[in-house]
Amino acid sequence: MAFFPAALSLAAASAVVLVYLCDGLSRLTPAARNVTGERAFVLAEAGFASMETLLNAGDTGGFRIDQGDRSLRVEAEPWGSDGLDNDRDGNVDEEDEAVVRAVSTVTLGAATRTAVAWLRRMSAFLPIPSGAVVLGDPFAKVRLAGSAFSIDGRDRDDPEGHDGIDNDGDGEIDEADEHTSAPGFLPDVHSISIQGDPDHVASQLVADQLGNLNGFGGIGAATVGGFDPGDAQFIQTIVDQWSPLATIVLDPREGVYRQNLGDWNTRNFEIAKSNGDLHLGGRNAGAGILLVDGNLTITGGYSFWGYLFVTGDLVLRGPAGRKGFRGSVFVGGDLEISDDLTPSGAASFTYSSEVLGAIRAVYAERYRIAAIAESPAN
Ligand SMILES: [Ca+2]
Ligand SMILES: [Ca+2]
Ligand SMILES: [Ca+2]
Ligand SMILES: [Ca+2]
Repeated sequence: MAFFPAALSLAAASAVVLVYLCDGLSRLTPAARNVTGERAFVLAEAGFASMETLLNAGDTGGFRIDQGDRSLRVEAEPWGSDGLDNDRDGNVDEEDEAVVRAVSTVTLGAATRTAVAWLRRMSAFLPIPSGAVVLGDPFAKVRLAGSAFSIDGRDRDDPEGHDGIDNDGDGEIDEADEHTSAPGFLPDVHSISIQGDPDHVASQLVADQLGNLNGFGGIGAATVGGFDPGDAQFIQTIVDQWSPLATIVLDPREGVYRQNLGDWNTRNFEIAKSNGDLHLGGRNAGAGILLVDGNLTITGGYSFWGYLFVTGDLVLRGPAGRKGFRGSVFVGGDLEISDDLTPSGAASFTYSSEVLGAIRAVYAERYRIAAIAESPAN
């Protein structure tokens, strides 16, 4: 539904709408009344793109463009902060009211059409994870060779690694060895959460390996849980929703990728998207949202802070370098940790509501059109 590039200013967006309006008038003949009505509806829809731009600039006031007998008016109702129980569920301004309802009315001569849109905060398109690792395939193969790994659903904060203070007095601020792991504020989640029967996961692991699972339920197989996201393809859906916002686009044909994809220390969060299988190698890191439309293979050291979504398999290989994930990891296919990992190159998955919250906060004030409907008033 993006009629205009997100970065377009309102002035420019309005000018584009005005051109539509003028073009609409030039076609206004009695014989074309229905066509005019359709054009008015298209224009009403286009008004939402301008409204989206306005909201992302912090303006919830709506706007109006008049020219002769042609007009476009967009009014916005912020349901999340209006003090009203808009959905009549007994709660006021709760999370699922965190939308802006916009009404767009276009008049082209005798034709008037009205459309309604809901613009949602982008953070609403990020899931609250049920596990440190979330598996989207009910029959996922979980091949965790050896026991050089840890999957931990206990909420963990990182109080010293991003406080801007040189906590260990070595002259460096918030460097890698200041990244600590203090208990977070939110309840524990599962170690591994699967869209299906948790026994399918636990039965693929041996006793030693189960001891490396922590989280809701304590330790071991009891920490593996099942969940129902309501959308069997939810990982693909999320990848598709966020891909247009990617700040880094990776082309799998470039081979092994060795650059950083964001940096937790500087709060530089990137939305990185791989259009196909991705191979990360070398001692690199990332922070933000990583979207892989395909399989993700990581060899060598890697540290990722944030939301990782892989529609295919996640494969960790190679004895050198720690492979650490903090936040939550969503895998649409299989999870494989190769038997060549050593204790010094161990893999760890750690749930952190702090990390996820920091990323969600970035997108809480950004809006996106979630749905458009023709108004019953037409
Ligand atoms: Ca409500
Ligand atoms: Ca409300
Ligand atoms: Ca230091
Ligand atoms: Ca520090």
